[in-house]
Amino acid sequence: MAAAERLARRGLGHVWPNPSVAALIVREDKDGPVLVGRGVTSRPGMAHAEVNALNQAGDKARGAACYVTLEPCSHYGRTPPCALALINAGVKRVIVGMLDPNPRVAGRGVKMLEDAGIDVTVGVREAAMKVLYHGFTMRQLRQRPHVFLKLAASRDGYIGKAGEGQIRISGELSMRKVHGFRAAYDAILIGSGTALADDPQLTCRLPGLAERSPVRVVVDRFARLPLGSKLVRTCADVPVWLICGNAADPDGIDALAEAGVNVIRVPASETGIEPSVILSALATRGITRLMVEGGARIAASFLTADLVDDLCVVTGDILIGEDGIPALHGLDLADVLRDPRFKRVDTGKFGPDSFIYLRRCGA
Ligand code: AOF
Ligand code: ZN
Repeated sequence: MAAAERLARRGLGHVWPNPSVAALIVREDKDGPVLVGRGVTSRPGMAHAEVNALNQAGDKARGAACYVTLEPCSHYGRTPPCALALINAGVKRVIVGMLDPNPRVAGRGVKMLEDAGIDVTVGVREAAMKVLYHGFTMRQLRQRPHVFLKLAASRDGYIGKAGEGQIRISGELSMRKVHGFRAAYDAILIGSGTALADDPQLTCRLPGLAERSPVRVVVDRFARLPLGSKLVRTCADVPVWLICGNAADPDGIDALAEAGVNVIRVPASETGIEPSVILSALATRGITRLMVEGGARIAASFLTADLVDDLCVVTGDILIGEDGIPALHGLDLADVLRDPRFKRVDTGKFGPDSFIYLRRCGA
């Protein structure tokens, strides 16, 4: 199951709105267990993990065991039920990481297998599976994606200097880690302030992973993202979704839409667009895992709304000093790091930088 879990993890960010599942078909031979089939969830609308693994195993699946990270589905969706495929293939035993939170499945897959006389075990490495499927679960049950907030700050807690453009805060290794994080998310979000100040690309630029770039989301209440920005200029290659308020200028919206940006209009208040509104708009469109990359206002608004599940703070080995822009608008980063709502799951170094990775208790 640990091997299946690692395999499933690789598909994160790649198969939304579906969960990234892995299945291993294992036969007991006279010399011990033999792996005869492995499969992962294909792109949406295509085969699920179990079917891919069964296809690889062929006749060898008869009498074998199937280790699968998520409960096999029981419904006719875009593909027929995986539980049925396992039954028809003559699998003898099924070991399931965790139940599928999708109300259309939710235990029915297990029941279907058991009714067919298959020996089923549920809840193996369940704590890890809950983390793996947190985004899928949140979208199914709470109509919002999993939210990962990444902050990069200087040793004195700043993300930039007033009036100066992008300042390089983190080192090379941190940058690579961040690009690696991006590859495992369905979408990546920034505010218009950051889009205007930094003109970022927000793609995953690790060798061999370019096609793993997430959807790029800009929260831009007045739809003022420049047509000449890198985001707009590259939106045919990697999608850009722009979330604006209902008071945004219709001409601006039209021009952006014409350039290929997916413009999403949502209700906005005097102070901005509520994080909960943003999340529900994204979940409606299939996003299960969202990475938030700033700036200071967006980051603080998600924390204040208690809508951050994972938080990674990378501290670069520089001091910014006078005129520094605090990493969080109106919140103290040190307080957030001590917030009892979060537990520390990892800490260490990315080269000269240090990082702290926190997870919301219970998430
Ligand atoms: C599985 N194995 O690999 C995955 C499952 O629209 P469909 O037909 O592709 O169905 C999507 C639903 O199937 C999804 O919401 C989730 O409940 C389940 N995903 N199930 O047996 C898989 N990805
Ligand atoms: Zn299925």
